Amino acid sequence: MALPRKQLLPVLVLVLASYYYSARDEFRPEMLRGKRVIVTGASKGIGEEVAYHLARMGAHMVLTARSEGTLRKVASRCLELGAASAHSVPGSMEDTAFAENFVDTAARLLGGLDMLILNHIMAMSLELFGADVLGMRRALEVNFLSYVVLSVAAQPLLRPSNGSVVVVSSLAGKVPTPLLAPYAASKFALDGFFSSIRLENQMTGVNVSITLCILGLIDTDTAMEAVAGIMSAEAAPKQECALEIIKAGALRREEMFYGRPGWVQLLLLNPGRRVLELFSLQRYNLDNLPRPEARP
Ligand code: NAP
Ligand code: 4JX
Repeated sequence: MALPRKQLLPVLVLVLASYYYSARDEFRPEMLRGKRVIVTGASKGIGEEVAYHLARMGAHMVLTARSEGTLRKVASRCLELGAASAHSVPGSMEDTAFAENFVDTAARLLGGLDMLILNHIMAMSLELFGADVLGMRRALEVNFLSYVVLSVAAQPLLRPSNGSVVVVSSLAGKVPTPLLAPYAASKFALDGFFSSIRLENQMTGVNVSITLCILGLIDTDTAMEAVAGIMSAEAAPKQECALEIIKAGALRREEMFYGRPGWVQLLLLNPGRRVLELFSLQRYNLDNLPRPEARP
């Protein structure tokens, strides 16, 4: 018997959800042993916790953020925890030249690259958007453009290792969010760019995975200070969040959600977008495309 139209959507959601949860590979911490990993925004918060998990798993790592002293302390803690190696390279992602050179420096220290974890953001406060166009530009440069620069610079290293790019984003990069317009714009931009590049990789046989991490509110000091007295939402723990980010990257997932409440994940499945992506892929012919510009 044919299904009434009204029931088609919930059925489609259930089918996609069961596909999403079934037949999943299992994560093993050994997957990261000896892997060469870059973590940005590693001096505090989620990035710091990502670094400690990677250290316990025995990865080689290069950490970056602006605060030189704090970053050095995080790197030495990583060595105590069992990192195969841990270097800190301080600098600001507002500076495009730093972002480009940083990847080369890191690759020299690591002898290659398996995973690029893009996590840094500029400090943001919750406020109504007035006319701060400069602030918007800075948010886009630090939270979005530097991610593009870093991932472009890492391509020649990630392609030979069949490596992974892990992009730390937010629920505010999937769902419009008041009081965070510049932040939300930069996080939506990450989805637009990296999800398009993932499709290009599929079309051209490039085996570099891209994982977009969609996080709800997480209990980092920065976040708790920013929301205090303005917004109430349950915050999820940063340590578990960091582990889920690494797992999703190692398992080469396209997207992951971590946050409270957990069922938000179901609402983010967005089957319409997936179906439209599949349809649109049938319509391209790559034979007549000009070759992409190489990096100077
Ligand atoms: P955080 O604690 O504020 O840490 C941000 C990191 O970025 C720090 O290491 C900071 O170090 C670095 N950073 C700031 N400005 C920089 C710049 N100009 N250049 C280079 N590095 C810079 O942030 P978090 O809460 O852990 O957030 C980490 C990621 O999770 C972000 O991508 C964020 O969007 C995402 N996320 C967080 C939450 C949450 O509730 N916490 C929710 C959803 C998504 P320095 O100051 O030393 O440079
Ligand atoms: C308030 C709120 C509520 C986010 C994801 C999010 C970021 C923003 C705003 C965090 C780090 C910060 C300061 C919910 N979500 C969020 N925020 N879900 O990404 N917030 C704060 C907190 C930039 O720097 C549900």
